[in-house]
Amino acid sequence: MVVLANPPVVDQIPLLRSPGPRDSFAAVPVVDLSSPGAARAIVDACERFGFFKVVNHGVAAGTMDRAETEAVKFFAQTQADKDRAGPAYPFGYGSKRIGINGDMGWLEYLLLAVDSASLSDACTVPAAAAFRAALNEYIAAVRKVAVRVLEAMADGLGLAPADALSAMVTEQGSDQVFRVNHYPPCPALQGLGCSATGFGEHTDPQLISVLRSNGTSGLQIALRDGAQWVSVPSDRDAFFVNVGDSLQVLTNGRFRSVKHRVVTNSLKSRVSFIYFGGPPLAQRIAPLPELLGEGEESLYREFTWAEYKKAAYKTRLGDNRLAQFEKK
Ligand code: GA4
Repeated sequence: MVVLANPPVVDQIPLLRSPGPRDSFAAVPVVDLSSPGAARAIVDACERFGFFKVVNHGVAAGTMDRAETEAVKFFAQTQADKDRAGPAYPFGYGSKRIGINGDMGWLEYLLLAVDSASLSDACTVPAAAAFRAALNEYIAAVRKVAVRVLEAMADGLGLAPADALSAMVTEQGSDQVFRVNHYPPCPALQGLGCSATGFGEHTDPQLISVLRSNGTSGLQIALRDGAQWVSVPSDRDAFFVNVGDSLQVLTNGRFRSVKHRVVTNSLKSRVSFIYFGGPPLAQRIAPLPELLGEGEESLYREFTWAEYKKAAYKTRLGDNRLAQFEKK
């Protein structure tokens, strides 16, 4: 077998087969958040894929556009100026390095702390007032979408009270994170049949993640058995929701935390915003009793969100983070 070295520009970044039209996931479940059938549709999508698209969400296009315009301006600054907003850990600007355990991707990003419904005051990045204002407007709106989705989910699961799930992300001290990702194009690989990994395969540790991107594709999800990767057609007017590891545990595996990744486009840049809804650090993460059938036992040993987060941050991106909490 001939092993080819990566072209120098993408040195250290794993390559993926470039997606083609046949990889397109035409069957992505679409949930109309304004429809009475939303609760059932959400539960169905979470059971089948751990992933769905949300339309009729009520967020104004202007809110999304303003945040995107400001993000594009931020990433257009010189590298030296952007580096002044770093490092990314615990919060700030990062480039190519994801996490602290050696993962690399063809991207730059801002990792930001959210407190209640806006950027945390303790997080001084980004500094520009216009960018902060645009992000705060967006975060308030996307968080409302997350809450409506979690309420509909609780309804669909037959949980009471109505905020059984959503309270976990709205309570004082809930651990919310916001991420702005910029995947520059990678023309060096054009025509070679392969693409740089933008963000390697992983599941999200939180309860849910709500993503919005510009019109550039790149997001892929693994279908249930993990054997097939499909490309999610981009839709700048919609939100995409992922089930995270914590929600998988709360439902005792009924909902699946979806494995996903991003493949870099060779010509167009991709900008995405992701809101990660996590519970307060002391929240106990265990299957909700109402969701356990008669005699059904938890598949996981008990842990708090603080314990899970600590363990997760020690893992590599592609690791199965929940495995160490599974009952043998
Ligand atoms: C994946 C989901 C979120 O982007 C994130 C990521 C975090 C990071 O970028 O620091 C992690 C990753 C994410 C899971 C495993 C650890 C931590 C990188 C990594 C290798 C902000 C999160 O909460 O977990």
